[in-house]
Amino acid sequence: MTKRNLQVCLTPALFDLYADKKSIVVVVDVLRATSSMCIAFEQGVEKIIPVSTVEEALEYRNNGLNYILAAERNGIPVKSFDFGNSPQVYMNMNVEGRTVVMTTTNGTKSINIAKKDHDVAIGSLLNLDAISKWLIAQDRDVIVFCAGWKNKFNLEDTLFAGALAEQLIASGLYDNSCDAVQASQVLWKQAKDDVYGFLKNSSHRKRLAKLDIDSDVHFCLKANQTTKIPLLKDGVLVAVYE
Ligand code: 3SL
Repeated sequence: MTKRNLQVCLTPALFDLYADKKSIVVVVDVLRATSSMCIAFEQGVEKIIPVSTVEEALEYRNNGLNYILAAERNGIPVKSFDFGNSPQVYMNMNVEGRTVVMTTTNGTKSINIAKKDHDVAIGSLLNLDAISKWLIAQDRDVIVFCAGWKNKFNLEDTLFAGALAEQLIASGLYDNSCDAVQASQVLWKQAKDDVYGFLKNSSHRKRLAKLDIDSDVHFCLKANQTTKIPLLKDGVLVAVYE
């Protein structure tokens, strides 16, 4: 049996090297964009429009439709927007049936890079088992695309890549000759019993701690809180269930 190709792209700066115009691309930004997206759908959001810039997001404000506008830059909510990028805000508000227009420093940018030539799905630890099962059922090549931080490598997205790779490879359907797949699996093996502790010195955990939002870190590191899988269709994220 020919195995499906599994690759991990560790930063957006490397994406062109992995892009093959046929794989499903799983975009991950554990802290916090793709975690927020997964939990938003779990809480009843109907659609998310991921845009790259604050200006693009603002264009949705005055077109008569009742969008939730969510924007974050450098971890901080952008002034005059309804939401920042905390996943927990979706737990505390009635968002049933709403459409969110979202822009974040790295997550939405990565989605918009990937969508040019690929089908895009959204992963986070919050939907880990669900996205793994869904990918196996698709029977296609996969690129896990780590959003990182401003084109730099980060640990938390790589841990997700390792966790997902562990499950996909255990299915026997995927090849693991990509070195970044192997590296991410090694890290995940070391981290999985205490992911929060493993990330103690990580740049983004420190960045969010400085902003006093460590509770978001705990929230985003809980595995399997939803079975929703956000998929990009014509530039808009909608969720399927596994
Ligand atoms: O970079 C992003 O897309 C964000 O997730 C960063 S933050 O967690 O909101 O700081």
